[in-house]
This record gives sequence, structure tokens and C-alpha cells, in this order.
Amino acid sequence: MFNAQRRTRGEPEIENSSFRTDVLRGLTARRKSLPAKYFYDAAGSRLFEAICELPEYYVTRTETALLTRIVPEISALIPQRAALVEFGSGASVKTRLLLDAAPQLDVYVPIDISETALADAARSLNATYPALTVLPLLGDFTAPITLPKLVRERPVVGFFPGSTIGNFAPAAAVDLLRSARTLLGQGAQFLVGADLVKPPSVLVPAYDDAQGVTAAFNKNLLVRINRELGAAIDPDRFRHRAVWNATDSRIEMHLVSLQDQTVEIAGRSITFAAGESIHTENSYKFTVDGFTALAEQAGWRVQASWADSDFPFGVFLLAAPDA
Ligand code: AVJ
Repeated sequence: MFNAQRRTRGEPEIENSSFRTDVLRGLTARRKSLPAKYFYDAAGSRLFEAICELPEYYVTRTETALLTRIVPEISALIPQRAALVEFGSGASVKTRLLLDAAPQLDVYVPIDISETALADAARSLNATYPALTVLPLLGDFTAPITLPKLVRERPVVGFFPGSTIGNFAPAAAVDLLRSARTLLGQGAQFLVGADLVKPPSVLVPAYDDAQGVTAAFNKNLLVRINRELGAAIDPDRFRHRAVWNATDSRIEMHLVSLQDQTVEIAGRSITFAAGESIHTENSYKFTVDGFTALAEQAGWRVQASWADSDFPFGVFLLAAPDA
């Protein structure tokens, strides 16, 4: 992997050898899979924003409504002159809710793998919050990162909204929460949004919408492989599938091959049988107790938590020990 570093527009793209390695590893395994983090190229990020507007996709709306209601309480728990560090910041929309309610936050570090999303967010936040110091970090927050000195000398609040934590299997979620604790440092707080279990009749349509936007988001992975790895996969020879896995408490997304086919990717021949699937995403759904247990395993304590009850969604304020 690579270390996150500050970059400006116009510098070369992050080298794509880990993409090629990960794609080939995933597609040559006995059960094919692709890492969900590769959804978010420019087209994928736009499709994800369209998903957030869908009537079936309750996640963003629910979390935003909940945050809107609770930011005054969160603000009361955040120290003066704190720095906010956001994991996978995207367009930084929910960030504004926090910044508006907690003006004591005077440094903001968005971390994202999309250079354009970072640059756009930094520009628009600078315009709205002239007193805020914005220090974007381009990088993968699952890889080692170092925070700028300005942040390390302040109280630190991590922010990880959107239930992105749900993309990680329990052991990996604990690892991520533990690395976040190390990154954010002693005495840090960590505000995490986690989607809660709800009936499959609500969950499945949220990941398989009537307009087919989620299907396009899923198939965009194939489009990205074609473009970045010089392949010629026909996305129409795959269908989008979303399924609730009750045993593991997760929604799974798959791309199912509609026929026997062989595709060439980066010099390798990859064969699909009709009906064979590529597992492209897990979106774990939590209970309050289950999420609390994961956080505690990672060395955090739950300082406060809030849950929306219409479409159950949880926001957890975690606290790291002081020493
Ligand atoms: C951004 C990971 C939270 O799992 O709900 C949306 C991604 N995938 N529709 C989610 C996603 C399909 C989303 N997260």
C-alpha cells in the first residue's frame, strides 16, 4: 500500500498496481470477489451520490436527520480547539452539520482516496468556513497514515459516518477501529455512524433499487477494470444481485455472470461459468450491543450513542483511554 500524503491537483494518479494485483487476486480465487473500496472512481463516486438520493436508500437520509438532531449534544462533548479527522470524506456533506454546531473545531483533515472529491470539498469548505484550517490527506485510511503536526498537538475527534464501517467484516472492523485509535492518539474521540439491523424487506430494495442505480454502481467496477487494466468485459453479460445474509448480518452485492464466458484482464484469461458470481461488497448491519462490543475489542469505550428508530441507525461517540 502507500502512505497518505498531501497532494495537489494535476499530480499523477495513485499508481494502479495494487488495483491490478487486487483484481487479479480476487478474480482468480476459487470464489471470486473484488474489494468494495474500488467502487469509488469518479463515475462510481457520482453514482454513489445518486444512490444517496434514491427513495429506497434510507442510509444517508436517516443518518443526516439523526445527526441534525443530535449535533448540539455532540458539540457539548467536543473540547475547545479540537481537530476533526474524517475517514473517507467524499463530498464532506455531513461534516458541515458538525462544523456548524461545533465552531470549536478549527482544523479539519479530510482523508479520501478520491483526489477530485478532496479538492472539491476543500475548496467549498474554505469558502464557507474561512476560519477553518483544512488539511486534506489523499490516501487509503486502511493503510498507515501520519497526521499533520497541527493536528497532533490538539484534541482530536475522528469522524467516520455513512456506515462505511459496515464494509468490513467483524475482525477487519476491529482492526480498523484499533488503527484509528492509534492514529487519532491518546484521549481522542471517534464519532462513527453504523447502520442497524432492519427487516430484509427494507434492506434488499435499498441495495437493489427500481431505477437500477445500484446495479450501475456495481457494474461500474467492470467498467473501471476495462479502462484501467485494458480489459474488454461486457458489463451486460453480468447481472446485479443484492441478498440479505442473515447468518452474517450483512447485505451482499454480487455480479452474476449470465453465461459461460472468458475475459482477458491484464494478460490473464479469466473464466466465468453461467451463474457464477463475483462478490463485490458486504454491508454489515449492526445492533447497538454488537457495535459496542466491536468498539470495546478495539480499545474504545462508548462515551455516548444515539439511535434513530424509524429506520434504525446508530451514531456512536467513542472515547480512547488517556494513557
Ligand atoms: C458507503 C459502504 C455505506 O454499504 O450502504 C450503497 C455503499 N453500496 N449501495 C453501503 C453502498 C451499495 C454504502 N457504504
